[in-house]
Amino acid sequence: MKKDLHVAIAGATGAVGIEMLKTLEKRNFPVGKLTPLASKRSAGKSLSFRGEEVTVQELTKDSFAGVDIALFSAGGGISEEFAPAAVDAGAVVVDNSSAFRMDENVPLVVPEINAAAVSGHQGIIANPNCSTIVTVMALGPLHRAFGLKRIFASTYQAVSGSGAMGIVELERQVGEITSGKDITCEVYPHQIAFNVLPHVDVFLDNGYTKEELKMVNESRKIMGLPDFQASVTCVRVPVYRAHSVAVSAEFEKTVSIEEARAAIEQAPGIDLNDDVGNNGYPLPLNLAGEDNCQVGRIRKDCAFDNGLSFWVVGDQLLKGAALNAVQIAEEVAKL
Ligand code: 25A
Ligand code: L14
Repeated sequence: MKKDLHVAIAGATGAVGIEMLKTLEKRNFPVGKLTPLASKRSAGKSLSFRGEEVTVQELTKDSFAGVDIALFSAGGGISEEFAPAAVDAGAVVVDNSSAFRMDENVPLVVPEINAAAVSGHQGIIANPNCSTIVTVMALGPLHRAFGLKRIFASTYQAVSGSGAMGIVELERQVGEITSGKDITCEVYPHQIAFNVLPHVDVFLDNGYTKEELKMVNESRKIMGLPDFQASVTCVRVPVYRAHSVAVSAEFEKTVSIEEARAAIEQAPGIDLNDDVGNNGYPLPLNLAGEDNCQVGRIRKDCAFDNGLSFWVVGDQLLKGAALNAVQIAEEVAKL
């Protein structure tokens, strides 16, 4: 592993950026210098890193002189505008936005599944969509055991998936409701407090949303399965943190519950929590702040011949974003 790297974080003040700082610290990433970057609105704020205060600077195209690794999580438009400048300055970009994920020159990486893809990078490595990461953390080991064909799934996505402003919206609406005021909606088109919205990201011509298509296209690329099929409904739920996914998956080979459980138990980054006799299954409340994802409710699917149904949960700010990005940076530091 290389030492004393200069790491920049574009979007350091956001829900994901803050977790990136904490994750670099927690995993003892070899940071020699840290440069937090955000919009003009946040320039001058201070953030704490390893017990020291670091000052947020405004992100510009000149922000990357001497930077070795730049972690981006400030939205796709910002990545498109500034990631090329970071690459030109000699940095390797790990980008959490959707901007470059399907670009054939950009590896799309979940280190537990396809770490080797990192070595083919040409300056930018993409961090997959959060629901996709959580889902492939369970599908990857099951695919190795049984050969994956297709899935039907529904997601239950936390409001922090929309960044810091999603959390603000849920808290404000709960306050408005309990104090008898009119509800205001700024982030979502409808009330999210005490409600669920079958709508994450924008609608496309085929009736699916962009988020639902990311689950198909990104899973294919990460697992190297061009024929993989997925029909997914992505749903926003009034949970602060951690995305859950209900999956029915069809496989090539005959499945067994014992082998499925063993495959999950042996896989890194994912734990089995499947003890229905004691009401034991993964819950987003318990997974908030945890690095590992959890799988439960594993059962033989009664509608597929070789099928398994299960429930998988993961903290989308950590494994779904900041942790996965730092794990990719660790792979870069090994090159
Ligand atoms: O386009 P994508 O890929 O879909 O991603 C869109 C957004 O989704 C979040 C993340 O938002 C991302 O920007 N996201 C992505 N993946 C996620 C995941 N897995 C995910 N969220 C959860 N899970 P975010 O809120 O976490 O971070 C946004 C960061 O981007 C910085 N930023 C914005 N514009 C910028 C910019 N940086 C540089 N240049 C620009 N032009 C942003 O910094 C933040 O760090 P900031 O300084 O703009 O915001 C700091 C704080 O200010 C508050 N705030 C935000 N918007 C407003 C606001 N206050 C008032 N008015 C606003 N309009 C927030 O509290 C914010 O934290
Ligand atoms: O593509 O809103 O990475 O829960 C991450 C957060 C998409 C939306 C991405 C959410 C975004 C997702």
